Amino acid sequence: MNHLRHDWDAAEIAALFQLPFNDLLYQAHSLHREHFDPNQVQVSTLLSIKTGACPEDCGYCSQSARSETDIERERLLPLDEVLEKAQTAKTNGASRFCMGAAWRNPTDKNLEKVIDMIAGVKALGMETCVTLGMLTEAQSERLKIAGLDYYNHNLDTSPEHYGNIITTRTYQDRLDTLQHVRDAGIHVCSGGILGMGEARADRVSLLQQLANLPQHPESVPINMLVQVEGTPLHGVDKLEPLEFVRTIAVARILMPTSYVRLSAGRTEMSDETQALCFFAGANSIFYGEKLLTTANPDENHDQVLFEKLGINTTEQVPISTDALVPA
Ligand code: SAM
Ligand code: DTB
Ligand code: SF4
Repeated sequence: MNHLRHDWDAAEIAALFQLPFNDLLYQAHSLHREHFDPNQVQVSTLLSIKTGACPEDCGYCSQSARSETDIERERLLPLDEVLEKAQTAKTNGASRFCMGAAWRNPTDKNLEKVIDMIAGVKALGMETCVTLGMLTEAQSERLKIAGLDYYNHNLDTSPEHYGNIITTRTYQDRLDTLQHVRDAGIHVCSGGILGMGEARADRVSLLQQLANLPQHPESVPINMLVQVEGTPLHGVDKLEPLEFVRTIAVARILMPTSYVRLSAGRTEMSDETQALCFFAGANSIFYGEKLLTTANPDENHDQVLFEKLGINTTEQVPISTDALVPA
């Protein structure tokens, strides 16, 4: 759409961050209403299809072989197990099933196995998303032909802070993968993680990178770091929740037609913080009690929260009324 901007400079974005909180949220929420139903949230469920022993050194990640975590290394899950999990996610109300693998990049042989999973999940009537690390042009085209709907590949942080977090692949490698996915015609899911010891200038710079891509990602996951014991980032200073909300609001203003996903980190967030995130423009979540290796709020808690806020999901989540807490 031609009213979308791709030429944001850092000073303009920093000025948004500096607005009084109410002015920022009013602006973000108004824009949100222009483009979306404000009471509708899209729901995705995650599954780790290959866990642990990753050769990359991402400082936040429980699955890096260099982290001293007690994650059990697993082989690629068998197809029937994946489809069983997808069916459960569908029954519980998820409209999209996202499969993640702890790889630097997929081998062509493994890619074919993942393609069987994509076909199986699509046959259940769900949207598909995978996150497998770096992709070549040819692999992206292969995934497009297989019918993949979304590819998740995060920029994670600003180019300036990046080297403090990951050394085994470059920022440009990430931009290249995003370009391959975009060129192949697959929807792009790309965002980052907050609370990794970055400054506000880094949050500005991350959002600038995402908004100034030739096309905005259709889906922008904003994760709050889940601090995992044994990873280099365990113990880093936590980000103030209101600064997290501000970042969601600025993402909504810069990318008004993208789905902004309130992603990892919800277990440590109050209902009130999450409600503010939805007001600020977040309109997607991960639903289900596990992310990839760490916990997510249990489904019952989310159903109660949605009921309290009057939020509907794009595929109706069955609400068990007896679980409701009186207002
Ligand atoms: N190995 C692939 C890759 O890194 O591209 C795909 C899986 S990786 C786990 C997907 C994304 O999850 C990472 O890019 C990161 O943004 C997010 N992530 C991983 N660990 C996290 C944590 N502890 N807290 C928040 N987000 C995390
Ligand atoms: C994204 O941005 N967040 C998800 C998904 N994309 C793949 C992953 C969150 C992982 C949180 C840590 C874990 O469970 O290991
Ligand atoms: Fe590997 Fe992905 Fe974890 Fe980095 S984020 S260590 S690439 S699984």
